[in-house]
Amino acid sequence: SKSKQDILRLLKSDEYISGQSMANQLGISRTSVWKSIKALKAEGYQITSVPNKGHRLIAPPGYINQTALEVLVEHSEVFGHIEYLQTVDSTQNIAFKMLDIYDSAFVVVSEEQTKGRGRFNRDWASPKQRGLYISLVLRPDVPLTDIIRFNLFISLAISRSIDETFNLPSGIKWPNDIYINNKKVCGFLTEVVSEGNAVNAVVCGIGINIFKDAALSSLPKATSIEAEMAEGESLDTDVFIKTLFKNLEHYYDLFLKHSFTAIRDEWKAKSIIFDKYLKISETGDSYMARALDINEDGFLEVVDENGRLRKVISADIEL
Ligand code: BTX
Repeated sequence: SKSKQDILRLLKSDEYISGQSMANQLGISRTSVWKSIKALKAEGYQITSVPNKGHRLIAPPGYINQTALEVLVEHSEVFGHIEYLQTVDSTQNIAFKMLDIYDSAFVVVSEEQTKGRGRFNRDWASPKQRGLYISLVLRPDVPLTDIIRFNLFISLAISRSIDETFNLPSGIKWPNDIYINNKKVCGFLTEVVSEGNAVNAVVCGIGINIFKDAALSSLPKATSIEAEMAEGESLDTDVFIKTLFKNLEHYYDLFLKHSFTAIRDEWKAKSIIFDKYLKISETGDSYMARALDINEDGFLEVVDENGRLRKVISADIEL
């Protein structure tokens, strides 16, 4: 709720703050202050309350916080609504069902997915409260062919957010993954509702592994942010989601206004597929190749073992 969000903001200052002072500042009753503090504690916020001094936030919850996400969306210039859920089959499915309810952009987040999906209907492991599972619903007025370009902007937004928050060297594995130290920490999937060549809605599902989990250990090429961080470093999910939203909105805005040229150098610098031999699988075809460049339209230019130049639109790539 609104007062819960305001109280969280006040509790984040370094000083103790009394219930009465919060009530006065926010123009609400002490009872509702107390109720909000209780609710925040239930969400996992560690708040100390000392008589005659007041309350203070000691630590954020061990998982992404609902209230913090709601605050972000409330201040967002892009998203108008957030649907925060405990468990769903797939946030993509929920987002599609909600397309008729909201005209504007919105997000669907769930703490767990029982049938999280990747590309080509592959599974996306989504253990409870271990990762961020989010679907962004956007309504850009662009032709269908621009979706390849959309993915390039989004990948940069995610990768930069990981670097900025955790100081980790993440890289983009074209077309749909983010890697750290040769392991997949994030995958995203862009699905579209279109009429002819016009995009009606983009539903971009992003899965980011944040905490270590047994479900990830069983996937040979998967990792999490926690697993890649130095021992003893603290992992602040509030800072991460804030940075992520800032970058998603920034790069989405760039996508609407500019061609790929605007970010091409930056994107190439973060890409991990150049100067390597890759196994490329396109529908019904699989070959070894070396990536040379990415062109203005977002097509990958590769040279295969027979020296033939090829353009790849979308494929599976093995490093
Ligand atoms: P993808 O098809 O590139 O990746 C799926 C493959 O990656 C799987 O076949 C498996 O080998 C591996 N994998 C599965 N789970 C994980 C994981 N948690 N971490 C690393 N590797 C994994 C990429 O598809 C797109 C994934 C999008 C997921 C988001 S979550 C929110 C939204 N809702 C939903 O159902 N999907 C999206």
